[in-house]
Amino acid sequence: PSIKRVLAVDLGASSGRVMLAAFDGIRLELREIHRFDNMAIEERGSLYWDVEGLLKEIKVGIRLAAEDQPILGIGVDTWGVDYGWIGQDGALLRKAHHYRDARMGKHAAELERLLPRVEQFKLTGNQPDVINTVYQLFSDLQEAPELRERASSILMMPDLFHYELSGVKASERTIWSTSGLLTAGGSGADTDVLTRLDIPSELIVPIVPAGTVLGELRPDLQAELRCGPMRVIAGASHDTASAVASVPYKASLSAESERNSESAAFISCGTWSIAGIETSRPVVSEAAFERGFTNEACYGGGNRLLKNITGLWLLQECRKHWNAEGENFSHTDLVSLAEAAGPADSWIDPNDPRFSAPGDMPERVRQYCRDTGQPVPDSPGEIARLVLESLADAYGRSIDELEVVSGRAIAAVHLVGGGSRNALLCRLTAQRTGRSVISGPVEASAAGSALIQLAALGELDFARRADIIERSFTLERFEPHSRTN
Ligand code: LFR
Repeated sequence: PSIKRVLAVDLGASSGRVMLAAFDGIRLELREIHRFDNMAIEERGSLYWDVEGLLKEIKVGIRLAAEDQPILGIGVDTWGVDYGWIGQDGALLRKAHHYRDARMGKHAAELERLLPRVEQFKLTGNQPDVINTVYQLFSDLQEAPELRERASSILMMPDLFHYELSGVKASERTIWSTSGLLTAGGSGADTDVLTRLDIPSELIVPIVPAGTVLGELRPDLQAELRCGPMRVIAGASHDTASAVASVPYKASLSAESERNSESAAFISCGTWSIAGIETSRPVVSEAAFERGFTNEACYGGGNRLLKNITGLWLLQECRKHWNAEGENFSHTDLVSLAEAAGPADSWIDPNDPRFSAPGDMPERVRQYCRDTGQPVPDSPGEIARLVLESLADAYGRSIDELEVVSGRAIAAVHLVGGGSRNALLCRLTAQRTGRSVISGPVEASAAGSALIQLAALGELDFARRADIIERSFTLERFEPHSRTN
């Protein structure tokens, strides 16, 4: 059978990847073609994206992949909420900010006076958070009012890369559903939100659904990269939406639990951990708001009711700190040390604001323990163990809350993304959530992107995705009562 190939470009917090997906009609094979750093650039206390550098790396990936085979399509996914300003001449007006930048702090109170938090939630389904696009945009317009004249539009980061690759400007719905600017469950900017915050509606180009073929790779790029034509496809360009599109639900539920209409939840675990379930419509109840849930869009039009939990960021930052001090830990080393350390004596709330900015994470973990009168961990193994147990605890609380808020029983949890490779985390998650955990796929965002691109090109039936995922990747099952040590 002929093999269909697409490129999934996944821009994550520590690295970006160009993944080659090959589909033979039965199985999807993913191969990493090119990996590169995706570090925020720090300049005079502000944090930015390196758009130019990333574009260069994406081009390297395209060239390498297309060298000896035709590629049908390419799609980019990134984390949510960030965007770039496009000038009247169609070029990037200024450096795109990274959401861990601090400029929103000064403007959040004013925004929330104009549009109180609970109203934001009711209108958009999004849980208010200073990192949301709406907070960033409001802050930019306060600090640089001239942008109203100078800018023609804003593009979310995947939209921006798709624009660079195809010349076509579009706003993809899943990435925009993280913005705090769309009507809950709708497919356009919310006029109430825009009016109340005095945000010009012209800045937002029309929204297209996930899985839209935008156009061809620009002819000048085809020439430069010596590759043939390929379609530029806006998949579910929010990395989490893409990861969730790869969840093989039927692997989790027995016929019996399906009869009892039990659901399975997902936890997409990378730098962030996102715990949620799919619902047909946004849940904008008081209960959902108070418990910190948010609603984002799925490929195919459904809704993700979810909560953001600080994820492996905590370990990534710990590792960075220890390695800067002369250690040479890999992520796997840290997991082994955490295994060896045995159960932790203390715990942290991973979502405590003190953990969100880059910095000396081990000391912040210790300080949290001191502040809360708990034993203070010392070695890297102890700290790593405490972090993983605390993540699993937070997952457990979120899954219980999801049941309350959605009124659905959750029988199993799919852990996808980088964290699903971490067997200790999977075991702890099964234990602390009290549910079966099915881990994999690891490259969830790339797998989801490939499935959606191939479906958009008419090469794959998305309804068969669970079978395809099961045949293509190793999934592992962890039961709640297994030993953890
Ligand atoms: C995960 C993610 C989350 C989003 C956070 C910030 O990478 O996309 O879904 O809430 O990053 O954008």
